[in-house]
Amino acid sequence: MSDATTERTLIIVKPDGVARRLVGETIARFEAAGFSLVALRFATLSEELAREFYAEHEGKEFYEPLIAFMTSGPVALIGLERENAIERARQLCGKTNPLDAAPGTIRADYGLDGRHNTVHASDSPASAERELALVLPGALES
Ligand code: FUP
Repeated sequence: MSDATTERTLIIVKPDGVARRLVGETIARFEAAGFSLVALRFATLSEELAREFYAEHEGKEFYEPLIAFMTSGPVALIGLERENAIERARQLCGKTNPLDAAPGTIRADYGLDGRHNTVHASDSPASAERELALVLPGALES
């Protein structure tokens, strides 16, 4: 079933994306790009979970507003599988600030600013493993 380069990654449709009804569009873009869904959950993140999820940014000036935003409404937590999933997903999402994101990427098309940037995508195999285990328990095994 899987070969050596098949990976799993986490995509989150952030509260700004859910509020603007972009969950279906996001999933459609990933499916069209050859990703398969392996896990899916709709939830509002607790403050504790959001703080743990973004722990690497603790102490930065944008950390507190980021936590407030990420817990402000429901998110869609999406586990996806594909060859080279982590790098390809980052390419589809585009750079953190929508103004820097390449045309045609999700953040260029829908991101509002560097915080309200519609989607999250794991940035490395280690991050993907940690993040999937945190928000989609079981997604690495199924
Ligand atoms: P990314 O991997 O593109 O999601 O970006 P980072 O890991 O650098 O940042 C994680 C999140 O922190 C971003 F999605 C939004 C928020 N952030 C800000 O609000 N301001 C910044 O200057 C940088 C990041």
